[in-house]
Amino acid sequence: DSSELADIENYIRANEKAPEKELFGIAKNRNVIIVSMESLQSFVINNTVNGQEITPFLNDFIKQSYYFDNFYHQTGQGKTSDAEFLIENSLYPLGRGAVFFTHATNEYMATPEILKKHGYYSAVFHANNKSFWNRDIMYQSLGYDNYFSQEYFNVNEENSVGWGLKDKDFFEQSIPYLKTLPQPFYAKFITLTNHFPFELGEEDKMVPEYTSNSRTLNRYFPTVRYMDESLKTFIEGLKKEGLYENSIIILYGDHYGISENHNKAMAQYLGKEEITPFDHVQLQRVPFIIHIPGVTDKHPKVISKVSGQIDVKPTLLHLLGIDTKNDIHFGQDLFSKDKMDFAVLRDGSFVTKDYVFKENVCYDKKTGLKTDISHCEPYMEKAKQELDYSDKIIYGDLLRFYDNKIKKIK
Ligand code: GP9
Ligand code: MN
Repeated sequence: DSSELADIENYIRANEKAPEKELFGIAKNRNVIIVSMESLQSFVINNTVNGQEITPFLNDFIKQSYYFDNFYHQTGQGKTSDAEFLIENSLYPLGRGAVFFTHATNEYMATPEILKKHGYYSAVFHANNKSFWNRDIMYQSLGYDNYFSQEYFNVNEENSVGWGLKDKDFFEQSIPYLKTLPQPFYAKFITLTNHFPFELGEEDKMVPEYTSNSRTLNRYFPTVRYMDESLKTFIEGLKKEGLYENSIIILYGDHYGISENHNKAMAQYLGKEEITPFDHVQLQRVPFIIHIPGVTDKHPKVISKVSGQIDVKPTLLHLLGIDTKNDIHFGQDLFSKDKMDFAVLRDGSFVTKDYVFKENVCYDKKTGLKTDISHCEPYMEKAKQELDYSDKIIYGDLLRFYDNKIKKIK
């Protein structure tokens, strides 16, 4: 009931960090272009396969952006859709099932809905069947104005591979639609080509496959490279169409691509003897990039604060100059001086500045070795509390008791 929400709100207010003054509103009224990069993990960034760069475009783009290199995905079984849920609500997805399916008609206060109050138009672009992950229903609850799903795209045998339309064609066909949107807009793009089982035509392979006992890991590198190239084409397209300068561009990896079934091959690639539970948690890092033309190109930064997808909503809103004092969210503004080094994964593992906790074992981050549990204890309660509170909001549909307009609980 609503008294549960009062407890949760107290917790959230106590955790809130003041935004950094210099960045608050730095992207005010700009278009927001946000890209979900399928299965992209951080270990490929600034890395090579057979001596060739895997993500040359992103490596270069990062040098003109804010890049977060200790940013974790926090998704569960809902995969891409869980990442979308985290990014736009700053709530955790569920421990079982996909919240896009199980709680699609809940009351939410997602970024598209908030931005609408500030004059934004919002749309999603994704070349898959509109009901996949129940998106057609969920996007209404998140406040989207339009969903450019598969039926808006020209998909044929030549321009498809694996799950469907190839990323390059997807971006190329999206830009004419993007041009028609009322501005400022909030537009989300969801890529597809770098999806398990990482199929790609020979003509699109710009780096060779890796050689190991895992065909999955071997094939991952060429499809990552292909997605990287498609992002380059997209940014060039935005520039050509005059949609670049007045935008803020955000890129995030949605979740891991290489599961622990491929640990042996992964250890070989990383030059390690084995992938320990500690390494496994570290492999849950995904790239997070904020690019603000005229700002981040002048003063790029690599930010190593421990963070996660949960932190994106308050961060973005503050960059747009929108205050979040009355918003229910579990993340913290990544630019706030007091932002805690903290990320809870959906399985209850967590990461702090100095420690990693997984399955009741505490690891020292510098060495990766087991350390006394007492080092992790101060955070164990907080990690549980966050997931519990977030679950309570979703299972109880508690945001229907929260009236953002009158700033108090009904
Ligand atoms: C499907 C795409 C991939 O539309 O988002 O989904 P995933 O399997 O990664 O959740
Ligand atoms: Mn995905």
